[in-house]
Amino acid sequence: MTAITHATTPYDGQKPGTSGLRKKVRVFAQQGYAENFVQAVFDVVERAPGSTLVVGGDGRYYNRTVIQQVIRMAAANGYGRVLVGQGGILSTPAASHVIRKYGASGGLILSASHNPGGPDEDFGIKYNIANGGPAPEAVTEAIYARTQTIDRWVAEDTPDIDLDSIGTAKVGGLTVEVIDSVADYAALMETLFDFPAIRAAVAGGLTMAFDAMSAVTGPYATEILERRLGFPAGTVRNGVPLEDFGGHHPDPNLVHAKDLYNLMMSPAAPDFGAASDGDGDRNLIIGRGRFITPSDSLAMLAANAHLAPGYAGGLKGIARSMPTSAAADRVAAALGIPAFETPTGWKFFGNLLDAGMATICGEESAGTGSDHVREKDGLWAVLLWLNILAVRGVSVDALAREHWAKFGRNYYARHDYEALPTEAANALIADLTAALPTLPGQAFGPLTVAAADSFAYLDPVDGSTSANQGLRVLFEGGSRIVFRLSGTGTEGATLRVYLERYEPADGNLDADVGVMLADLIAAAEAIAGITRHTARTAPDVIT
Ligand code: VG1
Ligand code: CO
Repeated sequence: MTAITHATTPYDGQKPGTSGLRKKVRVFAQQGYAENFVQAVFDVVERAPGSTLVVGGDGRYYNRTVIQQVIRMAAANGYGRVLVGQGGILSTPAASHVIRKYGASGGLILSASHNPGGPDEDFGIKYNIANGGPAPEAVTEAIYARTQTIDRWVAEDTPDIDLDSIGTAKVGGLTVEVIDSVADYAALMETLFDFPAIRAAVAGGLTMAFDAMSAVTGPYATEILERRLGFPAGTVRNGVPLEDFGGHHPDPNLVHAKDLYNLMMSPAAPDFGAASDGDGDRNLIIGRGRFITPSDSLAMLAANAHLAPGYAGGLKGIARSMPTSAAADRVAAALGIPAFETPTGWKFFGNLLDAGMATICGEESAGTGSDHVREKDGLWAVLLWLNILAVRGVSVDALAREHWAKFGRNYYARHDYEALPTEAANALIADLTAALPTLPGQAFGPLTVAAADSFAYLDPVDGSTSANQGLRVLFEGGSRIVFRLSGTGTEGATLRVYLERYEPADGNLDADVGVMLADLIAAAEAIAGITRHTARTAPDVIT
């Protein structure tokens, strides 16, 4: 076997976004496109000769093709061992765990997460570093810089290996181990949560529905929920990963997980409903008759985490992304622990977790996780909810009401305007950025602007800074609007408008979210001129 050097020229636009490089499959399928990016990663990341690389993905179309190529390239680039999930499957949190557990120098996670899959849809590649977390900005910048000068990639000239049988193969000097995709992850969950208590609750009648959305969590949820915790067969719906996710968006929100939502609001609702996304790092939580916003879920989990064995010693701190509601901050204050506010994207939590400054982290986009891995983790959140419900013996609705009665309620919604012309979206952001200094003191209906800025983050661990992380308009009384452009889309631009209104514990805690946010929605239009810039009169998705 020989390593072959393939001459290549750079492709434009291989800049990783919020979570890796995401493009249409047809873009990735161009001659040398994926190879250029992977070679750029191998050229710049920290790794000793003979290091271990973890590879796996969410099972979407093109996953197997890229995995085979990564293996050939890893062999020619001096890796000693590749660990690959059986069938090419590793959820994002499972990959994070495998990297950590086996001391890998890093991993390639092949996923476009909640984006749709199939020959005409999306694919993605993300590099995670030795701590199991997404590469920090310094590393993604270096990878991007390398993609702009790349002139060759190297690969062993070998046939595909068998990804479906567990076992070991040799590719040149490289050892390839096909590992069980689920076993290590399921074992980790057993160390964190009170499985006997959940099993007892299930035996006592606790019911649930889990929608795997034909994506990667199917095998994980079936093993953990049905086999280990005793929920009946059929609890996991859409549990077989499909290359095109059955033609749906594997995005666990109220639009794309509508079937689950409808079930949970119907008389036939089980006690607990949950869903996860394409790569298994997001979670949707719905109790019978009660949707829990991801921001509230973070706060409620943090307030009750001590009921799970893995967190019985308490939390060191709570971190949330800037657009995530401040509900978790109130819990942190009550617990007497620090609260951190980071830019959007899990990579910003890595340093806080590594430094032991935060234990639980979350994002409004249905991402929640802890220091057990360095990614957000959909099933982890589901299991923590189950653990809490099992120990406390209350419904989701009762737990939410009790939480709000103690901490107050942060009414919250996110409005997404998708596939906008990039120039229009950029113009909106540019105009609003220019107007920020003029906003304080201005009134929009009953709301008066207290402050407005462009969010910048100073990492308290390594001192790095990240500017332009979203535009914030803060109102007197604690309400807030945040505007930012998505960094994960593959078509035009997506504008996200995050709306938050705080209602104190003695206030109106059970009102309609749309009604409570109506003044903020009007203010967002007046402040940013969304219709003027985009010709849209309503968002595409409200979550
Ligand atoms: C979105 C979310 C962000 C999340 C990211 C990756 O990014 O807003 O909170 O971390 O997706 O999630 P953006 O830039 O489109 O707003 V996933 O599940 O795609 O790995
Ligand atoms: Co995801």
